[in-house]
Amino acid sequence: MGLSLDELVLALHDVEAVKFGSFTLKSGITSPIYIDLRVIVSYPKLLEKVARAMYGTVAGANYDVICGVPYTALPIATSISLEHNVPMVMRRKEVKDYGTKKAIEGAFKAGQTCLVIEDLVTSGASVLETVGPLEAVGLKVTDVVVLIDREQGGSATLEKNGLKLHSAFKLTAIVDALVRHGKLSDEIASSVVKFLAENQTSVTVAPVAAAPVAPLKTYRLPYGKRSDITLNPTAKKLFELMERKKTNLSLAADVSTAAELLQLADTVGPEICVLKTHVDIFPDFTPDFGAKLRQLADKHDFLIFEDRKFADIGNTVTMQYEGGIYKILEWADIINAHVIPGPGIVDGLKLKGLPKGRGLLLLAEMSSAGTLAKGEYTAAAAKIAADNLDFVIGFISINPAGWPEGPGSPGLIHMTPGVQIGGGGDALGQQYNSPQSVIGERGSDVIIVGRGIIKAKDQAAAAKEYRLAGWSAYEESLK
Ligand code: 5BU
Repeated sequence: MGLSLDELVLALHDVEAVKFGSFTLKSGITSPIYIDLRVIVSYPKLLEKVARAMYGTVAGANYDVICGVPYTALPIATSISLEHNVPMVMRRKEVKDYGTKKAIEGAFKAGQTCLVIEDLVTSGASVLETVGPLEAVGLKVTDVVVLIDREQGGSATLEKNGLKLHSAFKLTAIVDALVRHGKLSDEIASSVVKFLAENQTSVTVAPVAAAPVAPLKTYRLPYGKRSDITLNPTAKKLFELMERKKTNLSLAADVSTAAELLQLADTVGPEICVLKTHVDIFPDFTPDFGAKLRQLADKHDFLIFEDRKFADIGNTVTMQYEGGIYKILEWADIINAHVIPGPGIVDGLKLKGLPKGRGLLLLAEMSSAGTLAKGEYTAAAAKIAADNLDFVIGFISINPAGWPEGPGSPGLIHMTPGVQIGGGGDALGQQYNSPQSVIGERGSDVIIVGRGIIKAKDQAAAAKEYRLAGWSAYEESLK
């Protein structure tokens, strides 16, 4: 074995089971830390180490069987069961009230003691949700072991219910270890400690129910119908190709070189409606880049969106759009702009873009934590769009279903960045929502996905998975 707890913390950090940044929790609270231990099933050696650390933590406890809290702790419990030859029982999460389905599966006798295994404890509510059915079938539960105690009141809640909590790690010890190993700044560490102190759960906490899926409040017209409503040729083309290819996926192609981008565009081209670029990140940009990308766009039937985020006065942006080394106007179907300078920026870009039939997205909202693009700012962007329906094709938005004035004309298209199937965020303020949430609940039209696809081992397969997720959420929202 010989694995120190520090090594285990570093390994968990490496696989991003523990992440730092700004994350919106199910409760709506923003947390500087996010722990998701579901990923450990992908790392068998790590899973084994986690199981060993947890087993060692309850060395003195007496038990006949063990039970993992579904789902994340199931593989951990299985691993302990196999290595130490301890029988396991399983709790069914969804028990039907008919037939022979039992809440607790496995062989056991009433009066035996069961050790409960959980990955993480915050309030203790999910542990109690499993302890209840175990006790209902006559098992005794006295001890609970978790990998991480978030130190937010879970231990006190369990104690009040007669349960002793054992944890391999306290969250503050994880933070300390990461600071010692240079993985985390003192500043972030203090923000986590402060967050934990300020977010203690009460001992009377009710079990957490799964968050209900809010039905989409806006009525959605099919993309194909909206192509007749827009006044802009690029938007018309976009709606038509989305319908034809059955995709509302845009790839944020943030790779390191132009060569890689062209390769990636060829690989995932069949899955996407829009390829989004940040052309200024490429060290190997050459003047023929635009022509090469356009060829791929024609081959695979997608549009090109340069995420340039223009933000200057009208006169300056006309030059930035057309000139310099990148000559964005020549090859990008779509560009975007902040509305911070006022409507003059749209007039400037329109001067160059409209004669070529290009389209502009306005940044009405952003995906990053603490964004200032909200409320009146968002409403101002919507107004500028409504005044320029020939050139403005829509918005970068995060929650158009929640806009007080509605999402605007159905000819306008909403594109949303900050999308990953697992949710979460990154260490620099990016916040993710799932495709289902973005399309089904937030009323957007296009999911923009970067690292969710780029970092996948098989990018084509990941792109397909996102396309299918985005498209089924869309189809569902038409019903
Ligand atoms: P990610 O890897 O899926 O996090 O990439 C998101 C992309 O969307 C990236 O290119 C950002 O520059 C872009 N983005 C964003 O994340 N959030 C915003 O509000 C806007 C753009 Br506008």
